[in-house]
Amino acid sequence: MLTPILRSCPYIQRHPANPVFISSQVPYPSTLVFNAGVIKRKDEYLMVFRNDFNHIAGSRFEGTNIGLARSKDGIRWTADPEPCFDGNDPKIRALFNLPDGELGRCYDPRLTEIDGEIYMTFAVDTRHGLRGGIAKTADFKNWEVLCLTVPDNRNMVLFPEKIGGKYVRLERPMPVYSRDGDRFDMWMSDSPDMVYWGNERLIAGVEDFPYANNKIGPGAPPIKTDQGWLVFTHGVDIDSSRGKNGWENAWKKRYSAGMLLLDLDDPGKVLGVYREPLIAPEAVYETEEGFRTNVIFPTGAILEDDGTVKIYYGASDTVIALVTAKAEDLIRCCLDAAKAR
Ligand code: M1P
Repeated sequence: MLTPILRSCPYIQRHPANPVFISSQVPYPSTLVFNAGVIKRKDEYLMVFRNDFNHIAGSRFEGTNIGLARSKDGIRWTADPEPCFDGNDPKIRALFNLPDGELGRCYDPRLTEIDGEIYMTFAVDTRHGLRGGIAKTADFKNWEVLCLTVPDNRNMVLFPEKIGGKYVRLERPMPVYSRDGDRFDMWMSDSPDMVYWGNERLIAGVEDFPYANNKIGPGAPPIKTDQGWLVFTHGVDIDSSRGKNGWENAWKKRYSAGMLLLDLDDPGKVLGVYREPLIAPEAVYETEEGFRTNVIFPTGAILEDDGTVKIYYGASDTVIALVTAKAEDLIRCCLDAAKAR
């Protein structure tokens, strides 16, 4: 049975400047900006964001690319003059080494810095299915594509350091053949070199998140705390009684942010799953306005020196918003939930 109304965790605070990034801040064609990866390097915050443009209500988008924005405080952002990664750009297209006509759009980027190197994970539409990509860059101009998964997989996030000598990622494969409809869970795999991936393990299933009945997947790259890896997720429930929400004729899904805590040395070990939503759609820019209402899609998290976590999320697939919380409160929520079971 679904909970009709979901509430956010009492420890999060929506930022008063929300939404912190909107399409009018983008100096090239832009209609919707959402699902942004964020890192902090020295004193600069860097954000790669999904940019959908030239939308005509009721029809398809004409294009999607990935933009770059910078900020000194993580709140006020300035976009670079051009997109930084565009699957339609022949220079980017050539990096994939795919047959003509195979590569579609690239979108939903996440960012992780590992040993001083910047990695972007992203979704790739191809003629033969949806694939997860990993690219590396030093300057957001020159890129190297390191890995492209088999279909269907997306929402990959990288841990910010090697664990046990391996790179580690969380991901959300989308099996349809052997499951009851689209019911997608969160998995983990590792790699010696960021190219070859294996040791796949199931980390959490939809059934572990009582407010979800459809998908659970990685949101932001994990943040390291002294008590474990804090992972922010998306959790989706479908309610067929929902009708038109947003610009589409029918949109019956609701995306909430969730969280869980993984063991520092063995991130395949779950220490606690918070059983309530971390961020549920409540604010007007989450429930009333935009392309697809009731979508909270966390994709970036920064742990500040004072223990505050900034969590960035796409709201209604239309704007980028920010909540803050104290890491210690979030960790306690995860551990208390584990004790209560
Ligand atoms: O519209 C909600 C989301 O739908 C897709 O997400 P998923 O990976 O759960 O299927 C993506 O298009 C995502 O960008 C979007 O926010």
